Amino acid sequence: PKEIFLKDYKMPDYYFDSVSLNFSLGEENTIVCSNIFVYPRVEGISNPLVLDGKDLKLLSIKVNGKELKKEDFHLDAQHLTIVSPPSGTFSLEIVTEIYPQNNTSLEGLYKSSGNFCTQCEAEGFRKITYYQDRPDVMAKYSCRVEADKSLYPVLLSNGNLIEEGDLEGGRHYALWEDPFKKPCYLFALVAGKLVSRDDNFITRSGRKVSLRIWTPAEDLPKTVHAMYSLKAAMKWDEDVFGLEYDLDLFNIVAVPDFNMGAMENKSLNIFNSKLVLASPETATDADYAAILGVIGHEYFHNWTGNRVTCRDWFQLSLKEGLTVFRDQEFSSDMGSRTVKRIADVSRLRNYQFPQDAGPMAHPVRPHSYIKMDNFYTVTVYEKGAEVVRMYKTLLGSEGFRKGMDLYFKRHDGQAVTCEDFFASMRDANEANFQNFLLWYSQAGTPRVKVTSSYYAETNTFSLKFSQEVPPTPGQPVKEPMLIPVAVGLLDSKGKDMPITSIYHDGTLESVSTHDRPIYSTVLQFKKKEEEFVFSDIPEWPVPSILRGYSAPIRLDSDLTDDDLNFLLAHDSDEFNRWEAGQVLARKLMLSLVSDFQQNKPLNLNPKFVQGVRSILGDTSLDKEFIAKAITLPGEGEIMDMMEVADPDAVHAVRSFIKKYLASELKSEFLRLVESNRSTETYDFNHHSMARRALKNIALAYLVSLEDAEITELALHEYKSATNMTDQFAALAAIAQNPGKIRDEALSDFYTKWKNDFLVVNKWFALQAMSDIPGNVENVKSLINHPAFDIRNPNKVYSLIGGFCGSPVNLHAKDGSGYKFLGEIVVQLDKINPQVASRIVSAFSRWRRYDETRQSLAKAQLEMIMSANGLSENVFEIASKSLS
Ligand code: B3K
Ligand code: ZN
Repeated sequence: PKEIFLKDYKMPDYYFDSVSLNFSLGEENTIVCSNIFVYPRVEGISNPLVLDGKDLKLLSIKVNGKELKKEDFHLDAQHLTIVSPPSGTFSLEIVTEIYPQNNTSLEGLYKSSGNFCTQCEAEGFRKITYYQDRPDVMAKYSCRVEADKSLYPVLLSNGNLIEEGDLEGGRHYALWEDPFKKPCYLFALVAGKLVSRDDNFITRSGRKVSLRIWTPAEDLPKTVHAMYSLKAAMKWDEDVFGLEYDLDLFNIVAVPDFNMGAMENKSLNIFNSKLVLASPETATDADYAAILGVIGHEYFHNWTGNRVTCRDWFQLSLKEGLTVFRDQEFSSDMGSRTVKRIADVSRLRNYQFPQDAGPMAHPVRPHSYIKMDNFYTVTVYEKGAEVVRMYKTLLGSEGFRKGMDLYFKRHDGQAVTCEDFFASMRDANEANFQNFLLWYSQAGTPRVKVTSSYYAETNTFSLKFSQEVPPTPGQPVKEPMLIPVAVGLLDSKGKDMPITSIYHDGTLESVSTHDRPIYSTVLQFKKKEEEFVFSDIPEWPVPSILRGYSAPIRLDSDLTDDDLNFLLAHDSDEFNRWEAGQVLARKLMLSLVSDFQQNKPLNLNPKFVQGVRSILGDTSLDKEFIAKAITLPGEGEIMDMMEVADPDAVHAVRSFIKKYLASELKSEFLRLVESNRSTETYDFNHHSMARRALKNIALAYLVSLEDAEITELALHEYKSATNMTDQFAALAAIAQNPGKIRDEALSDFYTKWKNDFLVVNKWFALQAMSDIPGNVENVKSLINHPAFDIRNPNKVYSLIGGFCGSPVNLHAKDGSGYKFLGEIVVQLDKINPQVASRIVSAFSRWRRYDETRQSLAKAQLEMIMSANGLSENVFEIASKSLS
């Protein structure tokens, strides 16, 4: 397999001005005619024109209306090369035959539940027709779709519907035209038996936009929340970024077979059904929140991704990091900002940090790839979003908005790079962003150390920082980067002190005055070591550092447990209140892990129990915040901090703490369950979600007591639940403890929901993630369950992906988890390489474990590497993991 490098980027020799496509969809095959108007980038050249193509049967090729002779073109498995095209502009007409009904990769044109649909990003368009499949070739598209009318009554593509009509033989057609230039990865086509929920939105300039959400008829009632989310997103983008929708029609289609979450095709977003369909009875609060976020995300791409797109795939974070940042802000504004920030930071810590510290570590803008699909990662998305957030932290809301405005003014209609975004932010604000671009090119999570000192004689307080970016594959040595550190100082009563001036780098900078006090400031830390000295500080403060998690780093401070408890109780920055609790919990868990490994008895520090007790009883706190604050750091997060990851010890310790807290705080937890039951009908609003979150985590704690009375309680919650959030949480609680009651509840749930595939997927995931010893056998038998289908990505992610989410079973010492996973990857790879590649990533951190586990995992990776016909997708992950 060939590795592609950013440094080798070259502009194309030819551009495409317009493309007209004609699809004749059939049961046996599909015929695609494409008519392209080509022009050279530089006049007079006649270099070969190389088109990408995969799994296509070429039927004919014409240049300026004349069929090309055999010697005028080359054909290989990946390309069609026109040896010497005419100089100047010319037309290119290509006819290909494809077989969507056999396409199990779900890339290009394929069938899902009898309907046709497409997925072109990143390089799927080449499985539809020969084309320059790269994002810097932008053209205007028209698309004519023709199909059997009774089987495929609805025919959709991008842009506006220009014409439709009936044809002979029970067929019909529709002609679509998209007035905006776009790269081919944004092309989409859907044909099938679908109905739509219709609504409309009036933009702030008065344009009336028709909104349609398409699903099979039986699912239509479940699209209310998706429509609400879409309208909220349209309004929010106008209010916050001044960005309006630009066409008269916006379509969303929900399909059950989809490799990822959703796709932002121009005016025809295609979604995994999981991220569209919801009803109170079948979807949880987490599903509702995910739908809001992803509908927003895909809609926001219309400007950040579609109107301004990427020059090449290395720039992916230009659109993804920015759009994730936008959807995070949208969700924050629609719910609780603190709770959303906590959820996003936890995700970063649990998934991105490990990636950044492992063999697949790559910068936000990767330097190379074998298969681009492998780089739709938490680093490009989530760390990329943190990079965008740092611009806002450095520039403030207004400065950030000015930068965004300039970005659109300069680049609307273009395919650009991360430097272009950076330059817009810098130029709009005349900012000095020294070292900031390193965030795009250096992989690895920076480790920042901070020590504090107080000088009573001078009333000054000093924070001394040092930074270290760890080595990552291909990048042994790193430079210091610009790290924005938001800081506040708490006095002995827990109140923020005014920050008046800071001495730094030989100058005294005034921050605020007496009549306009400022209580939080952003330090720009950009050298290996730097000191910031705060003046007019009358007493030794407790510093609140990295407020709101102002940079994606690991922070080690010299704060004592007393300081952390103080911050937990008083910090005006709610994120840092939560963080203080997490730092305490991480320390505690690590020290208990070491006790466990030395066979010492486990004892929980009474101060920790007291801390949890006071949070539970603090009525001034938001209930969802409480739920987050009493959630212990994940097992992955703790293993990530160990020299040699020990899944058994970490699991034992986490379970011990849960059980200990449950027994000490039993009456508090019981009271929380009782006082937070759902009273009214289901509503997706922060207040009621927060009640459910708190009640359900209390129940989860209680069942760890394995007490008959509590099991009764959980069964009661399960039976009396009036929505899926409560019902599923109760089932999960019951399923924590093996036995007859568990088996009966699981089977009752399946019987209830067997006709709803999205709910059945939850049922698969719940069992797959179970930490019951030897669970691999149960998962193996579920593979043969009639509701499982290895060709459906959602089912694979629920069952196999779910299993990877249970460290004790995945890393079982007898190697049973690894062996199961290895065999599945080889089987999956033949069906769907993108999905197989996501699953094989579970092996990537095998070096973090003890020698026995290492050799067992390594053997599976080697077995995978030796499989016949291995895809480039799996090859890249498996080989990088081994190297
Ligand atoms: N842009 C798509 C991701 C496409 C993934 C291709 N393997 C979804 C999104 O981020 O909005
Ligand atoms: Zn996206």
